[in-house]
Amino acid sequence: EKTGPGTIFRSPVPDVELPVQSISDFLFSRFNTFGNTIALVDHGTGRSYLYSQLEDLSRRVGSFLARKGLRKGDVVCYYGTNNPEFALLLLGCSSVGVTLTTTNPAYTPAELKQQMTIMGCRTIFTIPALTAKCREVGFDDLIVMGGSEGGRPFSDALSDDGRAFPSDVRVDPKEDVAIVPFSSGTTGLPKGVMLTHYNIVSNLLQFRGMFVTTPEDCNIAVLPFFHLYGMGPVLMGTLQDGGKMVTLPAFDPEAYLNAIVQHKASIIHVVPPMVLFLTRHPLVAKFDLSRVRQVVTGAAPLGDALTKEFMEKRKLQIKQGYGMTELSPVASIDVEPVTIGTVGPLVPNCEAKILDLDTGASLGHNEVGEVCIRGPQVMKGYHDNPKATSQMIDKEGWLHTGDVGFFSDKGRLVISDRLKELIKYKAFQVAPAELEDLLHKHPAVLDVAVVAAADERAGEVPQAFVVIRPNMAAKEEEIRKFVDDQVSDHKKLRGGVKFLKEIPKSPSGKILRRLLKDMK
Ligand code: AYL
Repeated sequence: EKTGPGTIFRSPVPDVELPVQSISDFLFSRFNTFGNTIALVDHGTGRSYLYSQLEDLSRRVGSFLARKGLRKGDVVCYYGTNNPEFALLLLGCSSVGVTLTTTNPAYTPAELKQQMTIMGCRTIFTIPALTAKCREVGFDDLIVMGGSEGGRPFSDALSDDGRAFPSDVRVDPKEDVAIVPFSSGTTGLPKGVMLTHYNIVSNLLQFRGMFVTTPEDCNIAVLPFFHLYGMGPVLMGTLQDGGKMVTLPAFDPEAYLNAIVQHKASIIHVVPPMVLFLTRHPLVAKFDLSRVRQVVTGAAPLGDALTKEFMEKRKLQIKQGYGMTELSPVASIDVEPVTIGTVGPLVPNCEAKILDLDTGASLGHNEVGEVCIRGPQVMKGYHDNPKATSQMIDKEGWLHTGDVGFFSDKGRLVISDRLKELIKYKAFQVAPAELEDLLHKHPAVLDVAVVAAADERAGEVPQAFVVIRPNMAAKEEEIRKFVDDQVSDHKKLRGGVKFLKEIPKSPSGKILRRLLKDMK
């Protein structure tokens, strides 16, 4: 194998055949083989659905959407926590070609409105606790899961007679956009990531060979479905192979551990702060985790020392996956024998290049540069934003991730740094540009830059560097409060505020974030 300049890296796993199908057609065809076994369970109430019910219920949801006047290409939003019904909404939308955009249930009304406006969307599927927030920003076409307060109950969709299901809808899997989660990518504000049916179905089959799920497996969904990690590898990854998916609305240590034990979970998907919890929290020793056979982590860097401590203490292996929302989302996942410090080999059916950070030349094994990926899981583009799309995906189809790393001799990817400005608070995305825009609205602020400060528990926290206008004053507390009052919890300025005379910038006016990060 060629290892010098110009190397294109591939998976050691053979390519698989990728069907050109909608998400629902693909999954429905698989559900037929799982029959009357449990597909989805809500941990809190025990409410559950069998595989044999999913296609029928999803088509009822599709009919309900059509009855509401929604047509192929129209967009609906999910603003809620995890529950089994989310899967029915996802499949129902897919069955009639309606696009689903997902928002963080922690969003403030203003943040929700922002995304709804970008997507030109009026209909929100939500939960009772969030209907007031939807109304606060003028949305009243609400369908409520798990209750009837504040909107039309989702049970109306599940009991729809199915007669309005459009007989003439034709989904074009390679063109039609199925899901639009939001991500800030390498720069700027959060943008709608257009993922086609083909993107999603391809990625399900790409990662399938690297962590095997069987009908005997049970997987706990505490990672949020609004993020593609929860929606893809966790939810659809479980459903495509007939496992049991147990949903939890939020991370609560005791409920989470109880769910693992009670449902005999065999697979758990986590993010690095959960690895810290599972390693160090005293409560964990009181629970029998012996049924767990596979732990997969991703979405943010996991330290080697913590990985070792976890594996020794819990007698469990942990595999890292790597990817991004714009990659549907998986690019690589480790395989046995697990190698600490790597995010594993590429998934099949895709290619990677490592580009020299100065010259842009493509590098060989063990040489560090920007990771670029090409394959069927690369997004269609950013919604309504061709400029941002062409900045990320080049003419040859390579997606430039903004992550820095290298491939080891054994073909395993190591992510060593991040070029892009993105901050990851407990694996949640925080876009510096969004906080900078807010801070620019403070009367005393002349200039500002927001960067990531390291934090043991959260990985990173947002920290602001601020230049105060001449003859004006503002205290750190006041500036923090100004931001924290307007944003959802994960975006709060936990890293504090530092005052500077000037924000370091390049001649072209780009903030030199690296300098700021090193300033502490
Ligand atoms: P987004 N190590 C270091 N950084 C990572 C890792 C990792 N294992 N995984 C993701 N990142 C960073 O869109 C990286 O900077 O999707 C990347 O560009 O919220 C960014 O996070 C993307 O953030 C899985 C589980 C992939 C999850 C994912 C991707 C979800 C993160 C495979 O098994």
